[in-house]
Amino acid sequence: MAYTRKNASLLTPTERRRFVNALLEVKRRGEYDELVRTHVQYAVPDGERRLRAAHMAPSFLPWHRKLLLELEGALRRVDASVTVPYWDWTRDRAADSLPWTDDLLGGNGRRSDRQVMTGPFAYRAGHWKITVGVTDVQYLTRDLGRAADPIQLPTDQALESALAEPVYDVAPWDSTVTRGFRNTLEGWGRGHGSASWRNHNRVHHWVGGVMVGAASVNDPVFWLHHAFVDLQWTRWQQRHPGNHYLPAEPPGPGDAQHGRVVARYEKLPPWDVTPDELEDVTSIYRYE
Ligand code: CU1
Ligand code: CU1
Repeated sequence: MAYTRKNASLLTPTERRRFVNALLEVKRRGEYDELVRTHVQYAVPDGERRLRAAHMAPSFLPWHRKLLLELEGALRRVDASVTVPYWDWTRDRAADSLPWTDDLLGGNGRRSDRQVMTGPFAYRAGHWKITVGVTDVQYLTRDLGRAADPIQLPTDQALESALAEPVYDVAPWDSTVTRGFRNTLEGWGRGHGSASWRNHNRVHHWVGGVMVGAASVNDPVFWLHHAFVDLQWTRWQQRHPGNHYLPAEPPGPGDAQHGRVVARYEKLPPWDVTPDELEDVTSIYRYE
């Protein structure tokens, strides 16, 4: 029977507690840091001439879908009632309400060093030490809304512009494409700085701290954010029936993207699964 992923703002106090406790246990077991390590390992920008499975590539969506399923599996081995909730950042836009409450993700970082001081993932609470990072900082950091140079979360119009794209992705399948659902949602735009960050990318920058960079998985909001991104893929499929993951075939030897993107029927490393097999997950979970 498929399980349900819920809107984080609709979780009961008991559901919040069980989700948090399961996360802390997965962290204690070392499984969480393995997922951080996988994400860091697959942070390959499109300036590099090797395979990009996770970002700046068509498989951005299936790759993160699979990573979420790995975390969710670990959580459900701890507590079978737990699923990953999603954070609808088009609606829950305040830095002092859900999901930033003391009984869920905790609050903003303090001004001096951006260290998160409240909630279950604060360093001083004793259960959330960052061991796999791109810096030596061991505490969770956030800068919600970027105090020094404020940015806004993506609007529902910005998200709508992604859902309205009829084609999944277009050549050259990287961060430069201006059409297609995948990059309009992933959010690599034109120009420099905050104007260029859209949708998914903009949310990482709005949260700030460890959410900016390859070790973003260290902030548990990563999962709530990516569950909402994953929900958009499901919505896009419903709106554009018959349109599938692209490219269907690997770019040929003469193509600059040869060997650098994952085609529909190719394995998505590090897993033994293809984007095609990850398109329909209705037998595993649904969104409520
Ligand atoms: Cu990622
Ligand atoms: Cu992300």
